[in-house]
Amino acid sequence: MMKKPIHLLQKTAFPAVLLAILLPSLLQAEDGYQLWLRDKKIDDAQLLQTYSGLAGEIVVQGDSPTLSAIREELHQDLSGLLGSDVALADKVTQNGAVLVGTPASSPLIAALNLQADLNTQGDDGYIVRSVTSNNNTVTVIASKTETGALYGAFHFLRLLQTQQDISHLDISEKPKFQRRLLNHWDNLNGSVERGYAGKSIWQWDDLPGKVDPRYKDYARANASIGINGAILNNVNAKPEQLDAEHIKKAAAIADVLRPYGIHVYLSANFAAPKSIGGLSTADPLDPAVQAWWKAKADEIYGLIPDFGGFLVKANSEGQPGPRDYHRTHADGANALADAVAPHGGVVMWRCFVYGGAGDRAMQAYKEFKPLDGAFHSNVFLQVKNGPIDFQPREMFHPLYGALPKTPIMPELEITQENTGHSTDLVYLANMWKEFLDSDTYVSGQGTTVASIAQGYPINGMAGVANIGTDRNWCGHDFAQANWYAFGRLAWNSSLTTDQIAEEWIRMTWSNDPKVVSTIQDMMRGSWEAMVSYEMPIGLTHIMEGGDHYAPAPKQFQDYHRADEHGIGYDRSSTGSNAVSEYAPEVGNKYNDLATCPDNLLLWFHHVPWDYKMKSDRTVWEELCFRYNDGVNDVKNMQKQWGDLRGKVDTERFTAVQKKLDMQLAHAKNWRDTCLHFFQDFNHLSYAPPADDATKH
Ligand code: GCW
Repeated sequence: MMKKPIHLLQKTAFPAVLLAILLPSLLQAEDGYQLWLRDKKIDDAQLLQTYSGLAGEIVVQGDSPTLSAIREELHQDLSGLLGSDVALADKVTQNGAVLVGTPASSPLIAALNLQADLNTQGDDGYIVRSVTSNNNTVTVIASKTETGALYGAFHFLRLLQTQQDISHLDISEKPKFQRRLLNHWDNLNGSVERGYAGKSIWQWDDLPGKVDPRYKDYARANASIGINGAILNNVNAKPEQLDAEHIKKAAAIADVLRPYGIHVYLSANFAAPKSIGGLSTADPLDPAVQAWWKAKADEIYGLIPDFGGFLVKANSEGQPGPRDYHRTHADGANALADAVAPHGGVVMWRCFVYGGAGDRAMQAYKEFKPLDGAFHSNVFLQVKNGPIDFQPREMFHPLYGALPKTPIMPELEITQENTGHSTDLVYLANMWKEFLDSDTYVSGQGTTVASIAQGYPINGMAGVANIGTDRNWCGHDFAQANWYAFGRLAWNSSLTTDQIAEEWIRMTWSNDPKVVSTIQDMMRGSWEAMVSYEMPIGLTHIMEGGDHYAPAPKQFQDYHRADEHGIGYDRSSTGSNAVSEYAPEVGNKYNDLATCPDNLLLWFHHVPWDYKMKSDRTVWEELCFRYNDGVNDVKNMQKQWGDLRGKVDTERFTAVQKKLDMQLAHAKNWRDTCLHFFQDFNHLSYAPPADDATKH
């Protein structure tokens, strides 16, 4: 499916000699469509021989859509990687067979008596193990469920793609989060809110009759990293998404995703009972409204039996919600939750609320903390990583640790709304890891955000997707890494960002050590670089109001509060007192200038321009230093990438090179706009390096 069509070549009437010259380079051209699922023949002859001996036959017994998907995936990818057709068999006939399935689907696996081990791994977990069976060396990939076996098959493929030793495998894996979800902010008209990779991949007008083959490749890519749910539509939801016609369309997508273990969910417009249901109210305590939601849920489950549930943005940025009827968020969430509960569904209720009086960073805590315990057991609260809004660097949201009785599902933003759209190379895994590893101290040291989120009886993590119709799915070839890393962290938040990057690079670009180490180095520093050239030392929300790309410090005075005396938002006990929403260990640390880390200084404090930072520079010197440092980091990435010319395919090399040029212009614009703007207050000197100053 992900192969480039070769019929174009066959039809070309080039002279044979010209074709002979062109053919190798044409075949090598890559456009990023295959993502990290590239199945190019392994170029190391010795390794190829070893692998061929250890993966020379695929044995997937039984028949089901998921088993077929496993068979097809292994056959396509192993044949590609090994450069010859790998045999499919229904029993082990040779040394080096790969045996995949569950004890229920495969008598051969049942005979291995792995039940105890498989039970420990849970439904989605798996084992990949080298065993000897009837004198044959066999790699067994087994799980309690077929989806788990599919995950195991992808793990095995990853080992070959990243050129690992597969001769003595003993791998046991299980996910840390139960639900690993992509939130699509895709609209029915094909646009994508905050999307930078073309249009929505969901072709609503063509569905359900015509099913784009791309849905299957989407499912494969997600399954390969363990993602098991997709919320198909924007949280700014159109009520029509839930009408009979669109449920049929969603069901057609669900049919394609199901064999890959991916459940479909929908964002619901809270006023739907009124706007498409013909009721006079959407009051969640009105029996007719509750009956409407129940009937709607029954209708959906009739067509999508494994429907995951609803995601709701209520009373936020103009969306309707229970507060329109003087009801609480819990009243609203529970009405929908009761409708899906008989079917095993959940409701994910977002906590993204602002606009009241006072500090925006404190509002969600104030609204939701008092409701802890009031939500029914199948309700999640979906909480962004930080309390402002997906900014380059945020303090973790104070609701983490504040809701012991209500499952919180972290919401991350994979799409680069405030982090350089699809022009900037920014590896976001480092930001997410900093967030997941943040210590809330709510139950003593080591109560990390990840441990809180994973500790609820139902748990999950969601990421706002960065996927569109662009041939390479994400606009920027490196944005694929963020999709990949989100899935890998949702599966295992203990992985290091370096490990994830290395896997992704080897699969996406090359196993050449120079390529791996160079790209890894670029990715490693890329998030801090972007923080530096956009909003260093705790500055936040100073991006242009519409598309959130360019700097606009003038427009957002209230967020940075620069004046002739100094800069920063005072959230200390002498200011908004946002520090009081955290455990004392955390609140005190950020409250006290002596212990507040430099990287969030201006998030918590308004300090004089000559305030001495821990770096030993004044705040003004630090800002000048950081902004320039970020720009220099981009220049360095350009140089590093330049060194890879000829080591990665030309098509993607050139595409990334062009993006890096745009990123440099973007970084300089941020630096010069912000520093000049602040200079108008402090009248301190700043001279951008002559060679690269943008016009002011
Ligand atoms: O920051 C804002 C984005 C909106 C988005 C909103 C949200 C979907 O700019 O585009 O709306 O967050 O998360 O609901």
